[in-house]
Amino acid sequence: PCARSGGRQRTLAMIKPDAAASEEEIVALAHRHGLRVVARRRLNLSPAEVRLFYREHRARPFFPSLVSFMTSGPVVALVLEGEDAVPAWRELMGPTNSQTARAVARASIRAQYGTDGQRNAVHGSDSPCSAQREVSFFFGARSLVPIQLRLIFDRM
Ligand code: RTP
Ligand code: MG
Repeated sequence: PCARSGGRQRTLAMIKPDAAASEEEIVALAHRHGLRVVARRRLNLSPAEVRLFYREHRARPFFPSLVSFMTSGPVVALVLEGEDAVPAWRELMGPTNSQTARAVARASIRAQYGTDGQRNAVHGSDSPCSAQREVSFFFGARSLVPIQLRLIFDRM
């Protein structure tokens, strides 16, 4: 149902609060790797928005701390387009834990701009289906609806 894998794809990338000051450098890195910026938005997420965005992790022990981190400052949401954009951006990000990234993928964004397993500089959609959902989260018509109303609509 979602966009096919392979070929021209779009993915949702996000620069997290710990790396928002390096926005231009990170966007330049994406460009250099053949990923074109189709849409870009700098915003502050509310706790409810972070809980919705990361709802698959809501039962994990790190969830409350993830919500604090993600609301600690601005994030930059980007729609990136290019050949195999979903895996290409994940590859450029590096492993989830920035300390691991520095050991095994020194040129990756998480190795260069992140700190540890939580403060890891960037997010990237993990599949074309996630990408579609996450692009709508930041850039769909619903993203203009206040979060409280969205939560009510989600239950209808
Ligand atoms: P993301 O969704 O942000 O692109 O990262 P990911 O796929 O590589 O990792 P995921 O398992 O989806 O985790 C989402 C984010 O939660 C934070 N986290 N903290 N303290 C911890 O053990 C821990 N584990 C995950 C990270 O910010 C991670 O990117
Ligand atoms: Mg993930």
